[in-house]
Amino acid sequence: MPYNKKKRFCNLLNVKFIALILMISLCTLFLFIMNDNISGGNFLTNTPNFEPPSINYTLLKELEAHLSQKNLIFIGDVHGVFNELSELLEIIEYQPLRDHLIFVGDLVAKGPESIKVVSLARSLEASCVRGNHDDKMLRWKTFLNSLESQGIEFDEYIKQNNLPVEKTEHIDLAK
Ligand SMILES: [Mn+2]
Repeated sequence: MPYNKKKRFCNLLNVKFIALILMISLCTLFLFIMNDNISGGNFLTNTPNFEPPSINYTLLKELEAHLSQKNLIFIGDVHGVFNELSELLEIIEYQPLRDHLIFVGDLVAKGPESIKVVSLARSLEASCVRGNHDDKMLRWKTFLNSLESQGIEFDEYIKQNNLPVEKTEHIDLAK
């Protein structure tokens, strides 16, 4: 059988062509995923996830004058890590009469014991700055409260309005 040069060339071209198409597809998919992750969208539907509306920022409280006589201790990003926070307070020999704690964002989320951290901050009468995770949880809390006041079930509301809700821990914390 004669060696078919032309056919072999065609096959080789096909293989290269398929490889090229595959590479372009992979690159497109990669860019698609990257773009989705950056914009926080839903990968499968390419629609942005539903988030409750922003709350206007309000200055709730100024640092009272007598507090500025105390040692001001700034702690950031506790993220629900209760045990380590307790250890830290021991290490710095925190004394309520002498020291005042100011948490500078993200008391909650990521860590295992967000609720306990918030309770501790409250019991110590600490000051807090609202972090992005705190904000997200508070926005959900405000949203859930408003649904509750209208007698609407959250899961039902999501289903009826077909909202692309990413189930995050912020919702559970808000609940
Ligand atoms: Mn943080």
